Amino acid sequence: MAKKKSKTKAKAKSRPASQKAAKKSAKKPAKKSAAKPAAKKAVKKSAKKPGNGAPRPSSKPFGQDGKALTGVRILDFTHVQSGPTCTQLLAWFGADVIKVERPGVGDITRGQLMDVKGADSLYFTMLNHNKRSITIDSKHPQGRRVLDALIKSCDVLVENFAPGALDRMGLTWDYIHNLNPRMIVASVKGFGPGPYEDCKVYENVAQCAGGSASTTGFRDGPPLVTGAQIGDSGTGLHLALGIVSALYQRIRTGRGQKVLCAMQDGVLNLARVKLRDQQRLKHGPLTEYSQYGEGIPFGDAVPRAGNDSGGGQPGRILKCKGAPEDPNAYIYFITQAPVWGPICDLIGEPTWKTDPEYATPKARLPKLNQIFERIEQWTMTMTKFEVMNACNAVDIPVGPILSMKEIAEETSLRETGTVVEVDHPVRGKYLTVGNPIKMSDSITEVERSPLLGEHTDEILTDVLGFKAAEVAEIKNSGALSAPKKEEKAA
Ligand code: CAO
Repeated sequence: MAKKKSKTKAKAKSRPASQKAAKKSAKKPAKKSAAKPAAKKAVKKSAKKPGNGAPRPSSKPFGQDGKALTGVRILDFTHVQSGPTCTQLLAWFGADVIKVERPGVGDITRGQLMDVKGADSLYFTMLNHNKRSITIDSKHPQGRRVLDALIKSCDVLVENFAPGALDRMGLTWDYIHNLNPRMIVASVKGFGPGPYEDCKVYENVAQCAGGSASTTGFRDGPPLVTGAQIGDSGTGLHLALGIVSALYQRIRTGRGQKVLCAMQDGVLNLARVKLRDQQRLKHGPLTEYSQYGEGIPFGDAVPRAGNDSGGGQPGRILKCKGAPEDPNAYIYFITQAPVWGPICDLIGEPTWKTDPEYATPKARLPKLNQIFERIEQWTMTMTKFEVMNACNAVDIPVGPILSMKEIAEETSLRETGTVVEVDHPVRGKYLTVGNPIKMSDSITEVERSPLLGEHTDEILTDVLGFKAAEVAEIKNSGALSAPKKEEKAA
């Protein structure tokens, strides 16, 4: 598949677009009116324009004037999940993402959890859409030659190697910044600076170190990790925000910067409400936690709260018709104070609306187990979808427990592009999660992930401008291909 043809036409060995702009403006003769202080002029100029000095609105229809990150080129040195999540998002926003992979091997996930013989795994394909792949041995001198050219022609380098690995390749911040002062260098690491900064980290390590596991699960059971990949994909999301912010700042400063997201920090950010509760503990028990109503004392750290809601409104997962034989015939039910009246009517306990034993949230706290048992008697008479319909009709928020099978088959998610069917030349059709961020003027088209090294030639020639003889020299050096078997053995 010829991908990103228009982008690859960009003149090779060119300076990053931004550097060119800086040079251009440096050449401009000073205007006569230079006597006026620049800041004053800028204020006056932007004050005239609506939109804080933004350019004149495009006259093209929405969705037809490029994408949010059109023109941004990413040197994607990421692997496994956290980094690829980030660069996939950037690609969906229109950036030209060039994924550098180790010759012969590639991103390790290509071969992990394989389901179709000989095809890149779903683990890989679902995290690397809309990217181009080039294979480079970054430790080979000719490989470094190609990498240096890429550094000069990209805007952002994204990596999630083990701590120190980029430096060991010789790609220190100083080195990169000397080659391209506008380069943003964005990294995922397991931990930030401190005692654990040199540790390698995977998803569940981060969930544990970021405070999620100690606060997930039931009080009388062990800590639990969640199915949502808050350590990997969560940190990738954080990093993407850091990168676009750095790109925005670069418009003003003209220089790149380092962007670091530690997985521990990313998880903690998502577990923020539990650090809130840790501090509330000093002032008394956490009354919205079930254990308060059950008369169980609190310790000195936030306990696991089962399925209690984190927002101060009592909530539980309740059985619906079909449970427990159907493992997902459940619904999340919240006894929100403002809808207590409709809840009482629905479950057939209208007197609870005025009975002082039940009428106020405070009175209900010690009886939550009994109250939820009563609500469950009602939810068990219906399917989770019937409960959802009945509750939403009177504005009671509830959450049916959807299986991945149900989500995969949900037509509305297909219609919004949140679940997308993609065709792949080796594995055939598969489902993926599309861009969860919808923008009206930057529409995402999900393209299949690249085969290993699929775009090596077009990147060398079209992006980097190497001549045929240079390409041959680089290729013959072995810097872009897997070592031959006998070399490996030697
Ligand atoms: N050419 C030559 N060498 C390459 C290369 C290339 N194109 N790409 C990678 N390598 C080398 C690295 O330079 C490194 O070599 P050194 O150890 O000699 O410096 C080596 O491959 C291994 O890289 P790594 O240490 O990053 O990989 P790993 O499998 O040992 O560890 C991981 C994986 C994820 C634990 C580690 O990268 C890490 O902690 N990353 C940061 C946190 C993170 O993102 N974790 C989440 C991953 S998703 O679950």
